[in-house]
Amino acid sequence: MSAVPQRYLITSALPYANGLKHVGHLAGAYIPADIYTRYLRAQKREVVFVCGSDEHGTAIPIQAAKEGVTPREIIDKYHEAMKQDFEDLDISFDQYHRTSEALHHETAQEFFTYLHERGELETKETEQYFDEAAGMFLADRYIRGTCPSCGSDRAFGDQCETCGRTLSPDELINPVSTLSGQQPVKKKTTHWYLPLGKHEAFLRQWILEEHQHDWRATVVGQCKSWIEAGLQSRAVTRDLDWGIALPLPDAKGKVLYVWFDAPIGYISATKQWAIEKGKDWKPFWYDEQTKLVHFIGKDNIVFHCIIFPLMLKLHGNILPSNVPANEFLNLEGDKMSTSRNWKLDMRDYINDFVKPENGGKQCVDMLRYYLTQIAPETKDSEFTWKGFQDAVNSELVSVFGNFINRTWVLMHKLCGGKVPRLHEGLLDEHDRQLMEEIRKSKEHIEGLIEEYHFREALFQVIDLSRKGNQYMQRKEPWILAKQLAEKPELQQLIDNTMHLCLQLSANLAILINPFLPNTAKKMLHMMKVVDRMLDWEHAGKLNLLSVGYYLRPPELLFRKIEDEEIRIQVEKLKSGTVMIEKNEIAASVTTKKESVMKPEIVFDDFAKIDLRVGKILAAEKVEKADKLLKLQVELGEETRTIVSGIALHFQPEEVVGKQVVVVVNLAPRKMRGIESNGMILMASDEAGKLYFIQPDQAVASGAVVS
Ligand code: B3M
Ligand code: ZN
Repeated sequence: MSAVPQRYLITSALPYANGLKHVGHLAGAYIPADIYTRYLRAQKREVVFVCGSDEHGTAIPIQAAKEGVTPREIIDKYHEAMKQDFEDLDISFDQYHRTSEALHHETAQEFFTYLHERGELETKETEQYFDEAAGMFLADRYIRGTCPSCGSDRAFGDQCETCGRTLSPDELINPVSTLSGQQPVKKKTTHWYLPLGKHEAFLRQWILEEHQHDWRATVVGQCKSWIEAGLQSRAVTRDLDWGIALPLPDAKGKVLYVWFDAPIGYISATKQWAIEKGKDWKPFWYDEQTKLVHFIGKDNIVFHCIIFPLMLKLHGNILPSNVPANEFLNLEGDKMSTSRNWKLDMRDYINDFVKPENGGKQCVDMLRYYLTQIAPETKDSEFTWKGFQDAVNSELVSVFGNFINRTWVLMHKLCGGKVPRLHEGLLDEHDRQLMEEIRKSKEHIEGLIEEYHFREALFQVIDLSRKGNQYMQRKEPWILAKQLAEKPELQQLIDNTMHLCLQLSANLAILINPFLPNTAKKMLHMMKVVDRMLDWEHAGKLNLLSVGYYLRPPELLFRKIEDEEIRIQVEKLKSGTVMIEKNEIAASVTTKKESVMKPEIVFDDFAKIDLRVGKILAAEKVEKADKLLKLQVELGEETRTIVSGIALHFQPEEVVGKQVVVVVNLAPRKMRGIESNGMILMASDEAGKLYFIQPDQAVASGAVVS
């Protein structure tokens, strides 16, 4: 191993404060960073672990509009919620900051000014879309139009979510502002750019040469394709009213681009930590003896490996030593997605599992275990509830937990509840083999952690406990115990076995600690030893527990996950999408059985329903849902997406141009990941055939039905 760095700064990607984060995020950027940091702390190295909420960018005002509140309310709400999630799952940040803090604004502005004053930024005047009705330039996400690739009319200015293509607003056909619904106009505007192309030689050298072997192949590969595609200058400013104001006199209405300010958040978080601890933050960002490591998901690679490092270099800071980016975690056979509601939020897991009656903190470690065991380190991987159950039941419970439990039970039964002595002269080949396994485990596992192979490192810890089980099985001290009456000298052999199993247990506590801190803590309690025993330097030793020392009775480390729990979770997940779809179909396709008259209502009940005449502009089938059609329905000024369960009755082309009656104030619902904003009224006959309800003559769409 190369020389140990003087200090470490560990960062996890700053999550956007626009919604709750799911276990894919947890597995990608937070658990691995936490494992690494806990390991470094156990090594007694100086380490600071920072993160915080990313509170700028268009994601925030867009979410605010969705929830009908102010951007400030959005960031306050989600900052607190995310912070709590991380705390509940024992992600041990030294500082969880937020980019809306004054300290961060100042830090980011200083950074910009520094680059600007040294002439490191270019300015360019370009034409950008402007919404005259709203009186503002439109961020990419505020522009919608037809995708030039697939023809979907719901593409955004930065991406078409139907076909996945990355777009620029100029490529959209018939662009429309989502703010006013009007066609935007082009207007001149000036922006500041980071000229990546100018620094190509440096980037090539630093990433593709210096780090081609010690960075993950997936990371180097992505950087390489970026560089090969030609490095363009990137705008670091935006015309937006939410963000960090540009610290220049003639730049009203301009803010720093969120991807310029967010990574600087790592610096402000370090500053905040230093203020609170009375330390100096500067060495962490200026001293070459600092090892800076960014933990992120693969979608953030270019920002952390190309753009931010270049910013750091131009600003005179140190560069990251490594950026161990993870691939994506899928869920039950499909990509995790917030918009399609196909995800497992950290909060949902916490609410369902991390409560006293369910095992409390045990469940934190069970999730940490599974997410590390399936960590998408080299390729995308998959979370399944069955996989979670198997990992917990057949590895944590049956292997690790079982070894510790047997050791404790037998030690109390056969050795009077205290650590028996070791009779060196009686050691056999199996004892020596186990001793050797314990000795070499430290170096092996620490090598893997230092290289960011957390999945393999954890596997090795479990494997060591598996070896403990095999050893005990071979020794069968309970059989020897039955012969003690005739051969009392056998007690010495029992003592040897139990002594070694106990020393192995103590080692396992140290080795599992970075991964499953709650488990390690419980083991400490059972061993009646102090926290210091978990210091990494003690791993590999065979004298951690003193002879004659009384130990507490065993406590179960993990509980089994029942089939029923898994069934409930799978159902819950599916009900987020599929069940909604079924309900919707049931609502619109009235069957004979349901045609019984409903109970009487008063006029006010009826008056709550807002009915309008709409016109279907477009219709398409919904993938993998044979009953659904996705409709674009014109309702006066606006056009809405409505998903309707009529696909078994009508072909898409048959319904285009039809006038329909729409319930327009029905709360939006997701069906197959598509948000449906309203419901079309249909009549059905006894055979279940469907008919549209229409005005008897064409009327302007949007007309009120009452
Ligand atoms: N908030 C994007 C993301 O959550 C962004 C990361 C910032 S890290 C400086 O994927
Ligand atoms: Zn498209």
